[in-house]
Amino acid sequence: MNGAEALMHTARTARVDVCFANPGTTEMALVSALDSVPGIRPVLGLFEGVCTGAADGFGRMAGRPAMTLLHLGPGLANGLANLHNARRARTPVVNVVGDHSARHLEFDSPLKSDIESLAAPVSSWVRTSTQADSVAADFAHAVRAATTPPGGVATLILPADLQSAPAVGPAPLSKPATAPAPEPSRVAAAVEAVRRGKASALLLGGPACRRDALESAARIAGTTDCRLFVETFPARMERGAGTPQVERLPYFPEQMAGVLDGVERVVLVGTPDPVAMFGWPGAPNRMLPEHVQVVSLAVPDEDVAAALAAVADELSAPAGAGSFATFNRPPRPSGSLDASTLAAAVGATLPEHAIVVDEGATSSVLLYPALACAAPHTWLTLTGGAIGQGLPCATGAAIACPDRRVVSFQADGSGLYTMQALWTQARESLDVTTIICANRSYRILQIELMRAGVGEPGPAARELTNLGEPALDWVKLAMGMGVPAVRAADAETLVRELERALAESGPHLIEAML
Ligand SMILES: Cc1ncc(C[n+]2csc(CCOP(=O)(O)OP(=O)(O)O)c2C)c(N)n1
Repeated sequence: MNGAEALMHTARTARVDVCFANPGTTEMALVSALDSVPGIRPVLGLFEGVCTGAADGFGRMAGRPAMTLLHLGPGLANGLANLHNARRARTPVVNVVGDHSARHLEFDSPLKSDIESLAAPVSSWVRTSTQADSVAADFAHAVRAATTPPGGVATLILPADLQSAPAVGPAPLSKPATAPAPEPSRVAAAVEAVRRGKASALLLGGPACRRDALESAARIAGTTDCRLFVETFPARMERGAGTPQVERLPYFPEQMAGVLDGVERVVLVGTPDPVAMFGWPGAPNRMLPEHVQVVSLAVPDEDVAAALAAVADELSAPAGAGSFATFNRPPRPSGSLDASTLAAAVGATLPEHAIVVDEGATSSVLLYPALACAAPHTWLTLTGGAIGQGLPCATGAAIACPDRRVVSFQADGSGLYTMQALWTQARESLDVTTIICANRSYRILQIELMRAGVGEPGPAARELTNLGEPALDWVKLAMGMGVPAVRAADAETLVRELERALAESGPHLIEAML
């Protein structure tokens, strides 16, 4: 057995059984090991940002890491934006990055680079293996690092000579780390805070958006009348019929006015004190107003669900208390397509237990409320603001959950960063239905120009925010990558095409013309 095979044996035992790969010469032994050690599914991504975004989507849905297989520094660098998003989502991911063999590293060959420095900002753990005999153990450490609560990106760099050299064999896995329970004093402080009813709120984020935690939050709200909010971009949230009603924090700080009306205390659960996406001139950096007292119940690496259950128990909140959404699909929309009819079309057609991947940018402003009473589903968002995550994330989520439908709600500009994900969806026959919100512009940047007081954008501003010339043809782009595609110019067509796509297997794309 060589180092690469020892690694794959260890991966299989750890249930790291999907490998999103874009390999090169320095990873050939690892590629061969995927054949000699069967049981790990190789999935080719045609750009590394597809591999890393897919690993993020997989990890969020499977709750365990996939492996990426990337080619040296440049391959890793191509995948960094989506690793940034995965880091912000606290998704477990294990990157395996090949490097030149030790004797070749002495020379300045074209692909040589400082891989550790590229990996560090997005990784909670980075190591370069130094012996063939330690490759498998290093991989086991990487898995442990990635799965240590709340989850993170671990990057293992493997010189080519160690991959092909003889190795002792697979490494044992250490027991996964568990999330510590939060201190009783913080549970007591949270109980004290929520007893003030409507003057207090729970702000849920990260692990607090999973079903158990949400149900405890609903028990607390049902017993005390405190309000429930969710962070603007949760990594994964259970939503729709049967889930607790939770308000969402807005995107722009100025939209906060009125949102927290009467709230004097906010209890943070699984999320830090929320900050604005940007440091806009004259706008606050923190989202919560200064007069609001902040109490932290549990940080993301603690047992957030247990913390909420402890608060609910302390209040003697009965099981099942709280307000849950009743199933009430939005009516089928008609007329022209806009943010409202797009959202209603998704809500009206969403199948039960679908996964909604939301990178709709300005087109998804009304999606959150429209899906509140839709069929029960899981909602995944862009956690790190690095666009080009939606299509890959949908791909990984579909691989993690082959028995669930994935609806990929995708802004056109963002989608173009990693549209090769469509090819992977076709090759793997994934049940992903993509809706492209085709406004043919970087609309949010046009809005930002207006917010900055630019009355009439100049030619450069127009040039740099308009995608209309030449007009992009998503139907042809998708068909060219093997995904059946149609165009919808009105809401009736969108609904009809969504119903058709969702009734068929395999990927589909609908270009919704705004
Ligand atoms: C990796 C990365 N590059 C660039 C940006 C800057 N940026 C933010 S939004 C945006 C355009 C989004 O356009 P689109 O996806 O079409 O959505 P729309 O605003 O039109 O709804 C850009 C370029 C970013 N956030 N991330």
